[in-house]
Amino acid sequence: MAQKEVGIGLIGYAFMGKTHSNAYRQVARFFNPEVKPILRAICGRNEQNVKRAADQFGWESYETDYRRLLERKDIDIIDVSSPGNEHLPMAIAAAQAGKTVFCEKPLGNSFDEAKQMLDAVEKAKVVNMVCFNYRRVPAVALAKRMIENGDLGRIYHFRARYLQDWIADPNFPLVWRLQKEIAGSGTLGDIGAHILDLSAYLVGKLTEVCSMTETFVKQRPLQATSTGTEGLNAQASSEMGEVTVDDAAAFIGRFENGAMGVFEATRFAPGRRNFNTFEINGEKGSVAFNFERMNELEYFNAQDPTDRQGFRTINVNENDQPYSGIYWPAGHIIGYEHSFINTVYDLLQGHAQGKSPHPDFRDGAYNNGVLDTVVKASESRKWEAVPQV
Ligand code: SOE
Repeated sequence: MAQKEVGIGLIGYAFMGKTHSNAYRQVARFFNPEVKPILRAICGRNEQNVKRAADQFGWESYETDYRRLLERKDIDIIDVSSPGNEHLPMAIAAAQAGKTVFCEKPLGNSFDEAKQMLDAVEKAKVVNMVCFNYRRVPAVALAKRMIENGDLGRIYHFRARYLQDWIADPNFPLVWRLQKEIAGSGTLGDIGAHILDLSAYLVGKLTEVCSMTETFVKQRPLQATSTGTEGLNAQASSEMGEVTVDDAAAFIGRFENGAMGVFEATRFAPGRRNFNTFEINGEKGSVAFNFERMNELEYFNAQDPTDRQGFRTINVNENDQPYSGIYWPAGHIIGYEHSFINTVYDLLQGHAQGKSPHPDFRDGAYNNGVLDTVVKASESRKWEAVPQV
């Protein structure tokens, strides 16, 4: 039977537009999804830039108004990969148009926005998912399997540091990720959201947090015009502007199951390019992950004979490991882009089966609820309770 085709409409053509386009193009070449994604249209306001992206990334067409995507009968899935301040209107309109909605992280720029988006998809009864891609790095999925199997026993600690350095230069321009009215927050919502989602995936939900945030560089040169191809680079103009978001955040939290959580996120750690790391300690052992060595999982088994205990490095590309055996033989490692291909595979399966894959918009709303609570605690300098979702 011919594979059913599903049309994709992607909003956004910059860094995430590039990673998502690649994932839609590649997914059916490695997985066998129940539905075949067709790259119908990519959307962006700047016609010159979005036309170039359509040509370069392999889209059948392009649009400069996202509402056109919602009207098109040949589009079934809307992918919201725009800056954070546009997630709310776009995701709600897509849900109301009856489309499956796939939204980049964080879901909203606030808990209130995220709750509105959750209400919209539940009311419209559409499949929904948030692109926290690191859950689908094979080494992370293996850690999840081990914890679920009880291999670590009772979990005592989740400890995560997500360190970058792309704005440590004070002359780096004031890009949209540094503007509260667009991004909602800075490091906290951009990469703090990732380690928070990993903690929810691997350990569980937080009940309360205590925190601090800091903005080290208060003024930066405004960004010169953007082509959308800069990724995390940008050209500076001669005019200065106010930085209105956090440069770094640190918080601690108590999990529902009694485990302790310690989180740090910064873009001011020279030498750490995308140092997304966690360590989990349990009664039977520990696991540790570092995205910059994404094919490996460090494992300590406290039940090993005492004369040979120690952290061992597991190469996570054996055929019986999560998402492994899909791409290449054992030992032939994979990259950042494969976490998006794995994510898009689960999105397509969810769309085909009418079941929202995790993390769904409820998971995304929980994430936004904690992010808002971290900001609240940094201002009150007190422990603050995380809202229930
Ligand atoms: C910038 O911090 C960024 O591109 C994030 O926005 C992504 O979510 C992360 O995966 C890589 O770094």
